Amino acid sequence: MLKQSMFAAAVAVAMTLGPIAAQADKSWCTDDHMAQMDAKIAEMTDADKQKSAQTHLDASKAAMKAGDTDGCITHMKAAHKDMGL
Ligand SMILES: [Cu+2]
Repeated sequence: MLKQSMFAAAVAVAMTLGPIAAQADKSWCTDDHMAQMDAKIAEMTDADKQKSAQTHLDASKAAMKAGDTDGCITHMKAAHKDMGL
């Protein structure tokens, strides 16, 4: 029974966290996330979307460095859209 309730709790947490693109928060504006995005963009096959995603990611990184979290999130959202996330 304990295992079942732990599983249910884990499922509830997974549902709360949701897919990466559903969150719009500061966790996007970290070096870790930027590295994930670099890897995602490298995997893209649509050259136009890849270029657009790269442009938004660069802008997002620049905003992050400038301490502009809102700008970082806005550009990240656009980059995610290009990635199909
Ligand atoms: Cu991202």
